[in-house]
Amino acid sequence: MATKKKTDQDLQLDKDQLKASIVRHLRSTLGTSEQKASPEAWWKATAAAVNEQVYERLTRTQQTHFKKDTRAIHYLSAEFLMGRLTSNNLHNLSLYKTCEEALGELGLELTDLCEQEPDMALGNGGLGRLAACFIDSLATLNYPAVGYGIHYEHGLFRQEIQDGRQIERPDSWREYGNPWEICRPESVQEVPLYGYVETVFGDNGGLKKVWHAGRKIKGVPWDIPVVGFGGHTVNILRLWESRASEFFDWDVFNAGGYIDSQAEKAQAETISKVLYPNDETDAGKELRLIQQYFFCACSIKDIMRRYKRVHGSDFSNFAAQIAIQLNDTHPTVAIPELMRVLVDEEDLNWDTAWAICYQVFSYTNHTLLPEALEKWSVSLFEKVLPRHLEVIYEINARFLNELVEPKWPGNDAIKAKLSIIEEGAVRKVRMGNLCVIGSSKVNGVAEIHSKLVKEDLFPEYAELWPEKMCNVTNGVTPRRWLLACNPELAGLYNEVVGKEWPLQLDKLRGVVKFADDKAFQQQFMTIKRHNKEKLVKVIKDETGIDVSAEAIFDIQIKRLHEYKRQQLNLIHIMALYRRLLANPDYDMHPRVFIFGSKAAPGYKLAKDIIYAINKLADRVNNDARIQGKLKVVFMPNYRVSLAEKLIPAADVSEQISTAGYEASGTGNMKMALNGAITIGTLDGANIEIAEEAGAENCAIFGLNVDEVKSLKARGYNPYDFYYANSELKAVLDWFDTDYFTPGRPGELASIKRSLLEGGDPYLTLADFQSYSDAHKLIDTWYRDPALWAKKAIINSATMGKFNSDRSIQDYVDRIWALKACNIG
Ligand code: GPU
Repeated sequence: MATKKKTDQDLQLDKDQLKASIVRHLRSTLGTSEQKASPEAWWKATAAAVNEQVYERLTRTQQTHFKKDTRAIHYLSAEFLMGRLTSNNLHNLSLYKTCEEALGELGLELTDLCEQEPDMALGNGGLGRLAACFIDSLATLNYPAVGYGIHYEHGLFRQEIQDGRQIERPDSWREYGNPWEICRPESVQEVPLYGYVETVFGDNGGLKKVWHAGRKIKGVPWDIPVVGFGGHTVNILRLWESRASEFFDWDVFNAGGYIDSQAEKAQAETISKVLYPNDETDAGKELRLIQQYFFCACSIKDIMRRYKRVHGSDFSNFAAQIAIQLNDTHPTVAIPELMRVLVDEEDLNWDTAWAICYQVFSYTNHTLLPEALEKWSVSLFEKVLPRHLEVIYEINARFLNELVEPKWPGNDAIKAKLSIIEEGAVRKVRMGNLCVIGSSKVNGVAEIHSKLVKEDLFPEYAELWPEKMCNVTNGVTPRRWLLACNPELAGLYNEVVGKEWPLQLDKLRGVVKFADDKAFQQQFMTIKRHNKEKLVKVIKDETGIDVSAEAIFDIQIKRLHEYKRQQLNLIHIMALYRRLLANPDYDMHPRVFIFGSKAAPGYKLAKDIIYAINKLADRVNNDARIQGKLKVVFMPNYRVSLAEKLIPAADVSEQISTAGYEASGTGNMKMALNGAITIGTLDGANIEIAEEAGAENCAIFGLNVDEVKSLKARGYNPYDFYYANSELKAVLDWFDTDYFTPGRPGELASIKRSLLEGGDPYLTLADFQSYSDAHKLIDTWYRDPALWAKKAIINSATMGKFNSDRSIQDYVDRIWALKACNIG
């Protein structure tokens, strides 16, 4: 019997229904009672109640996509930094208020329950968080999409600070179960590894390659429903967990090798055990290559299975139905994997397979840093993926002979540069080159970055394929990064410009006309003040440090990297401290400098910088002479849920990378959207932020991209700046003393060394004076409350461009050519 389709309206719960559902789940799903339940049980019961709504919509979405046989985007990413999902899902289902009231009647506070949820930290930083914002926007805009990634048992390490130093502890986000994920045993895949390749005669008499795998690994999919804002589309994020496959261990087991079979099992499960914590550096480790292949192979098989269910072995529609986006080079091996499947398993000829493959893939580049451009040694590739190496050689040979040779006849230098294989003592596979050759589009993530990708990183490829290179400026979801994290400001905006802004962030432009309005300024700054007061408590709880909400909250939150220049912030704070010690009446508004940052465990200098920040904080925060004018706070364990508390409280947003090195940045967008003023270089998306807000509303400083290039070309000598600036010299010399590490002189000397003997590769000293001047400007602006309020309001109101919905629409228009699909 046909059941009548439920509309969104039919699905909507009222407060009493939701309350009843939560209590029912508390008893029947969690097995406890209202009297005994822990906050954690209440949180899980709430999630279970919400899931009833989610699953209904998920099923409707999947049925609709299947029936309409829509083209879909498959977003392959080694990282998805989802954070918490409870409040996000409630907001996107328009259930947040209802849930707050329902729990209120049960004597519970929704915000407290949300704090029970561990962050899902399956990513390192910006790249992983971007993937999370993008899948939110895809669902919100009703685009058929699947996110594919790895179900890491341990996400990014938990950071503890002991005596000022970073200690890494394992993250166990799902130790006690995660209510948002669903295991899908019916979609398990098996992935081959190692072994050798045999050439045999195929059915048609031609030669055929057969890969005899040395091992097989089982991939178990876990689905996280991704609820679009408005709750119409619920897509999935499918994360693969590795398990031992029955394939190999039975023989061993039967021979009495139970212990060996357990070792093989442990090895198989190691693949998805832990996220590599190196952000923007290439670890080059075998396990990492296996992780990449594992999730790509599972995903390609999953895509194939779904395609063949409808189209059988007719691949003529494949490229029309399937788009695959490679989030940086981490999933590059999906390209030779698709070729292998089409040629070896589906018996397509090479040219037909290549025509499909090339159309299906697109590649997003997220960095120009050479140490982040992945290269795998040929010998490792040959051992782990012998057939893929052959496929790569074939792709390369055809590319060099059919495209490079005709364009640059006899030019071996260009061939060597464009080849997928890097020759030398250790031959290497260059994943970036493979991506460009195997993709129909290549994009950078901000205007300036895309220009540099085209002109500096891949100029010859751009000459070969001028149409291939494009830009899609990054964005952030305004649902998480304004509506959910800053409810008071969201409420004010609802009153002033209406409630459409979470979907159409440009509507905030309507606020600009109130930027000079005294009453509005007061409302805006009162909200900022409330957010700062909330943060004051968090800081006290987490660090024991007392700070005043009267002060300017100046925030730098991002991974620790020399190119992001936390060291520039550090030496400037030291300079301020010196000025205050020299002159207790030094004229400045009280300032709190707040840092949040994890360093890669093997990145010694980055860890030393964290140590230096903490030692400086100890000294400054306890120095009565400076009358509380300066405070330094290092917030341990920076993560998405902490960002949601810091960003709404920011007065000043530190975006101080060396120009040309930060591909885009996305924290810059989030802070400006919440009314912070950017102190920043002309780098990445800062340029576009300043364009939108007006340069006069940002404190721009430092060398621009061209000036950085020409200073480097002239020969940069940091000593020139050291000797020319007595304050800078005094600050750097301070690192050699025991002023911040009593009794242990020289503990901070590595920082000075990197900036002088080390050559200061990121031009920290060159930008110091200009940075210091920009901070003086910030100080004078802040002391004029009306001026500050105006600038802060304009910043927030003009960030509409940085909605990740706009980014996704750009991907659709420039790359993916998808059609939105209405559900129900
Ligand atoms: N990014 Br590559 C990462 O977070 N991790 C990486 O491994 C690489 C890039 C960042 C960029 O540094 C940042 O500028 C950008 O906004 C972000 O990716 C998203 O595109």
